Amino acid sequence: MTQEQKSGLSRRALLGATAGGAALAGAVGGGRLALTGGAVGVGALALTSGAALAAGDGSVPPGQLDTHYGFWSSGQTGEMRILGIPSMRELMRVPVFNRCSATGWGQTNESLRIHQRTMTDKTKKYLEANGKKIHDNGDLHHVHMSFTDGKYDGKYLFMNDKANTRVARVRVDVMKCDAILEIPNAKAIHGMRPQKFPGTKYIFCNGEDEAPLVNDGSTMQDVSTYVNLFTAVDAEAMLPAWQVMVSGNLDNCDADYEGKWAFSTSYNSEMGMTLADMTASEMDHVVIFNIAAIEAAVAAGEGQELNGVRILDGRKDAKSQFTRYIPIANNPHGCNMAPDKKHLCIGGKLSPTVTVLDVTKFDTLFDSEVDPRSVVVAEPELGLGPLHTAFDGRGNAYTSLFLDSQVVKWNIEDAIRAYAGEAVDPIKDKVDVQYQPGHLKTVMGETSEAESNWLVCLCKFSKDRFLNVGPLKPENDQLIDISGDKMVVVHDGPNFAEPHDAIAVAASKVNPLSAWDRNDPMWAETRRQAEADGVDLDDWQDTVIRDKDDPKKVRVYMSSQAPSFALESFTVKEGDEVTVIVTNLDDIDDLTHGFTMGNHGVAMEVGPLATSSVTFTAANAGVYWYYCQWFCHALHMEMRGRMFVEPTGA
Ligand code: K7E
Ligand code: CUA
Ligand code: CA
Repeated sequence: MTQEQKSGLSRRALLGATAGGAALAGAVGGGRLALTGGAVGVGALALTSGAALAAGDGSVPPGQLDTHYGFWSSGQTGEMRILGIPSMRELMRVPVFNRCSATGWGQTNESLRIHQRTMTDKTKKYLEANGKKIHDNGDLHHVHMSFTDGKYDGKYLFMNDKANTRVARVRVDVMKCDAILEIPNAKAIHGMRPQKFPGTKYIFCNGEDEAPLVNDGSTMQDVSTYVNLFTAVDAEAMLPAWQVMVSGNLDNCDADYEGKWAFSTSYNSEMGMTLADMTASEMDHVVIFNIAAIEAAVAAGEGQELNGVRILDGRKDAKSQFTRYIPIANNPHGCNMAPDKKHLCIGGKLSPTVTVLDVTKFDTLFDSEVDPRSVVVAEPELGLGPLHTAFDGRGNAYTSLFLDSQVVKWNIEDAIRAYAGEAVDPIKDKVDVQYQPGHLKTVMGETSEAESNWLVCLCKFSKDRFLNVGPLKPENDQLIDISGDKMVVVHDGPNFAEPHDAIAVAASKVNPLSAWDRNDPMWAETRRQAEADGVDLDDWQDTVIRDKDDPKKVRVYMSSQAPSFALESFTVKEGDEVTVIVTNLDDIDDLTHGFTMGNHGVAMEVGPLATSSVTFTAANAGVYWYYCQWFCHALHMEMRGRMFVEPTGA
């Protein structure tokens, strides 16, 4: 096999040219290229005064930073998005369940390992039969950050995939997905929340769709065998901890501030299979999960084990200590715990009410045969189609009214007094939004540190709010100033399909790196292979290795440093399985390279000090250019090389 030579023009010569290249850089278009010089990214830009931005129209002047990070879901797009608040500028897209053309997520070996880590046998069989390696779509509704003591701790973000029954984790330090869990036994993870206290030991995951527990086709026409499962995921290991079978389905969920309970709404207590059946009853319910009782039973080995997970029976008929069912007006939706650590707000959806439950009374539900509705402390009538509720730091709640296309501001204590018979109107204000809001978010409002400045309202329809872009319209994420008595819509933010939910986190809680740690676990497996091949991933690499045991396999190690790859060419044979491993040795802030193999559908991001690898089959003889697709240098266009694929038998 061919051991390619380093380029005649050495890497160091080119690097040396970088400084001189600054002259070129100036000619080519300014500051961006000068970044390779090294002195970058500090100075005036970081000196933003947060307080100055905390009111007004939300606009943030050029060069100034937002005061808060917004982490957005993207629904059927399957990615997580990062926006600045209050500017609503989109800062980044983090691919999770989707296939990303820019970064190679869903194609690089590093991302495939994360995808395949917990894949069930059924999924593997399905994918194999369809010539696929992974599911590359997702339906990501909910993003939530990990907690310590009821506050965001800046460590992880967790998110669900309703489409393929998965949960994923994004590391905040690098803003990349590091774990995907396919949850066995359950179907369609929808509502998902981290435990708030004492810390995020569990991620609570709602199964929305009903199916036979052993779903092998033997009882599929017999609806009485259908169940729904509530899953607790071990947040650190990203593996299922336990599951509880429930009556009815599960929609949204939340957790309390004492670490005792989780709660879920159910719109299908009827266990109906048609729309008429699912809306037939007067009342559905909220399920309360008793964490201590469940943990004790799991430790005692109660219940049954299926596909490696212990399942307890928390259905109504089982009369266990694992669950309680609180009747709620038909087809509730949102499930939001207030920062007062006491009140849980359930959106009525088909009912014009929000039901307020006092979670500090939940113990009584398990102690005796009390009326489960005795924990209801308010039920204000707010308007049509209440879905979700957000909270400020002043005891106010903000509920989205889907049918009325409004946000209603109301006071929790006043609602409780009204429920007790006092003549007080809990509604403080209503504002029109455009149009049909779903989730809405206050800043830090899902933690004990709720702020009272901004509300983001995620509208499901934008209709006439933007230039017409054809039959498919963007959604409309609106920014509302809630600092005064009156709510004021100050900004329309178009967004692509389809953010359901978002969280807003103070910038001080989020501190990502600017370059990767060379020992990052993301490429630990790749590093092991490199060591076996005698290649030092931390040093200059320009090595092509043919596998001793499987001569069809070729590994191409090359480092990259602006503006060149260590290999200007390499040679393989037709039919070879080629793995290209690229290490970016540039440690400069914002200097990302890429690797794209022409006409092979192969492209990946290689961030500062990162290693990424991709495997493909060289099927056709000929010459193919590879290039860096991330603009990195004045000579970025020249950052390319050739793959020679020799005809078979050559
Ligand atoms: Cu869209 Cu949280 Cu999936 Cu409500 S959910 S709107
Ligand atoms: Cu390296 Cu463009
Ligand atoms: Ca129902």
